[in-house]
Amino acid sequence: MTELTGNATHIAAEENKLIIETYGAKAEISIYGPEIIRIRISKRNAAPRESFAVIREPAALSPCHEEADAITLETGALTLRIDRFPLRFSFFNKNGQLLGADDPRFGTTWQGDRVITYRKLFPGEKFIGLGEKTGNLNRRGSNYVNWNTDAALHTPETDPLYKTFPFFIGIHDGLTYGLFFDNPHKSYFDFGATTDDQMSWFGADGGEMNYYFFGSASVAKILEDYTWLTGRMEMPPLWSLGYQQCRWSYMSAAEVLDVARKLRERQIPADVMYCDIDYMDNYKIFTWNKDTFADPKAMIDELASMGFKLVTIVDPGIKIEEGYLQYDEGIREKFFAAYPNGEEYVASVWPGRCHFPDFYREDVREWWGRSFAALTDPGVAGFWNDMNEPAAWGQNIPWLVQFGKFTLPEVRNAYGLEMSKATYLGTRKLLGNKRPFVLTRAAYSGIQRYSAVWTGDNAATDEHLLLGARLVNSLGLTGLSFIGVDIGGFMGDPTPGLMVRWNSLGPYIPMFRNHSAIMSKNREPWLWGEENERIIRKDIEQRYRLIPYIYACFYQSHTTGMPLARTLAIDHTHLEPVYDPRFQNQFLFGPSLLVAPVVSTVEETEVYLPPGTWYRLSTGERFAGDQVIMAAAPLADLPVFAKAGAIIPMQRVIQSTSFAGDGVLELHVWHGHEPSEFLYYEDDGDSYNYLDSDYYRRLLKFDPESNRIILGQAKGRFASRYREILLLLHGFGTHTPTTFTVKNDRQQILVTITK
Ligand code: MIG
Repeated sequence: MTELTGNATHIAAEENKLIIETYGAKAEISIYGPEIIRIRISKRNAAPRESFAVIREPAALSPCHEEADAITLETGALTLRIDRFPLRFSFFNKNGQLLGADDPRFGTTWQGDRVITYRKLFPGEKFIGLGEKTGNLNRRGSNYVNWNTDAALHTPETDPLYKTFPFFIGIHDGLTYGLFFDNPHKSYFDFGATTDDQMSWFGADGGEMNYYFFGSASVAKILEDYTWLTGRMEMPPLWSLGYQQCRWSYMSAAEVLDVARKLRERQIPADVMYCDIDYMDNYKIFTWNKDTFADPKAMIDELASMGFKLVTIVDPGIKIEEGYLQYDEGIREKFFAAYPNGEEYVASVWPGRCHFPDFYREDVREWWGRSFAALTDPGVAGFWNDMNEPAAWGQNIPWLVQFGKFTLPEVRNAYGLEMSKATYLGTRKLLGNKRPFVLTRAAYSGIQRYSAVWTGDNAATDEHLLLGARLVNSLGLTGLSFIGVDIGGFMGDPTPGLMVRWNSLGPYIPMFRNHSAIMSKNREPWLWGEENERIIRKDIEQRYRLIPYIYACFYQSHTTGMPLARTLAIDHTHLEPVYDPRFQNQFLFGPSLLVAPVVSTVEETEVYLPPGTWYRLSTGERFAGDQVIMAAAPLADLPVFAKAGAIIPMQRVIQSTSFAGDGVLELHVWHGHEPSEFLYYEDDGDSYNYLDSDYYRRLLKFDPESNRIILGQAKGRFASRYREILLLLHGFGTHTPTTFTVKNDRQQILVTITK
């Protein structure tokens, strides 16, 4: 039977909430900010649930205005109209324009424990978001399920994948709004796929109708508000922005060292080596194989002497084996997920029969965190969390297994988040003041506070290359910035062309990692022929040249939630070509570089240039925007464009971020007719001292009218690692690029460009 939310029979303000009672349900309205309103509707009198995602408390309730059949609530930026007969919600901006509303017929409903809200669908309304979802940028006409899954062998159509982000942005009539459905149960979103375009709907198998409505007028501000609510990333360790070389698996310390040495010999810049599951003794987490990795510290020291950091994998499954420390401790302390009768739950994964830590408990998270000493003692710097959907051979874990105060169906989608949280907090403690690098496959909203993510087991095809770009861009719409895809495709063997092409996208993927599956052919950059190795090296060098820019962009993610890889829908929300399947994979990398991913089988491509002026990065050629151009796209030159006015800090090639460069910061300025600016940011790259003003930050500006470049006074205590700033001017006149060198002191510097 379907129960509809009926009439509001009783309305009262209680502290900072507006409480509305209907027959059989109760709604609570609270205000988190002028543009953030929370609606919580539960059957009967359910106690509020703690959120895995939200880290803020509500503000004071806004003034309410009562009419005969409705109440309105004004936040200053939004008006919430609450119709009483029956209870329905409508959100307006301050110009009185309707942003979003319940479907007037149905609103919020229950069917048993299932809770669903039916919403008004506007003509031409577009939807973006939901994070790691296949399909088009514009999700109109599609529907999705959130149920974290070990989606090995997924295709560009598979749903669900590994992660859950029940947050989307609606776009219609030149307006924008966001909606975050904070409910970790299995959830559903339908953007007019099955409703004859009459309505959209979202809901879950259980729990509450519990959503936050964001009413800002731009996607960027909605992301800022959403990441205010759910948290933002810390600054990543600088080394993690370098090139990362992974493989399932490098089978011994000798092999790890051999690959690292070859990277140096061949002058292919790199910062990170990985150990996948085979470094362990029989896949026992927090152990090392005594034969093949006999002296982990010696290996890690030798890697360090070559400028490498090591990342090792950890899975949740703890092997059932007496005498194995984590097994014994976990049993003794009852740290594992269990059936209602207290028996530990058992399932098989790589180690064989395993128990699974109950990461929903703080004592379990602390124990897990402490266990990393086995890895941090010899010097491991990064921690790769895999299989945390959680995966078990056979996939769906019985519903009666208990995690914390919950059963599996209630919280499965948050397991990866809670594991990553335990990993991050634990390793952060063990590493003292050093930043741990944490990487996870499964996630829920809020994961950006603890971990980078990658998109799991993709395949070595051109379709997956394009899908990867869309997944990264879509994840960027849910508060994440540090995102990787397996370059080359995890499953199967790429052609040399695909390997080269995918690697050329690598500099513009926030986490640049080459990874491949056991049984596939090795992927290291020198295995593709001499000419291809040269191209791959050139592209990895480009990554290292861009690191000052990338680092400063991560500072923006840290302070505002703006992702590094940005779908064009962020800056150009209301332009139709942005959603055209031909152009939907394009994105801005930081504020200034437009990247057009291209498959490996073509040598030219159509590119949509948004309004403004653009310069091809490789040639300096200038293009008027607001048009589609045909761009040459040979394997050695992915189409990348700098925006007019761009100020892009770069450096000369170094082989590792831990090596001192030549002390010269290049500032590339691309001429434009509008004033432009870029916030330059630098810090020590590996401690938390930046939280206490130990950074070097200055606003860089270009003013075309006075033809001046202004380097604002430096703020913060940190001394820049660059002695000198070299200005490189592009598109300023005939002699391009023109160069100037200035000393990098902390004072404001004005450079007037004379022709
Ligand atoms: O069942 O650790 O997505 O990156 O190499 C496969 C082995 C387990 C899945 C991960 C992949 C990793 C692999 N893991």
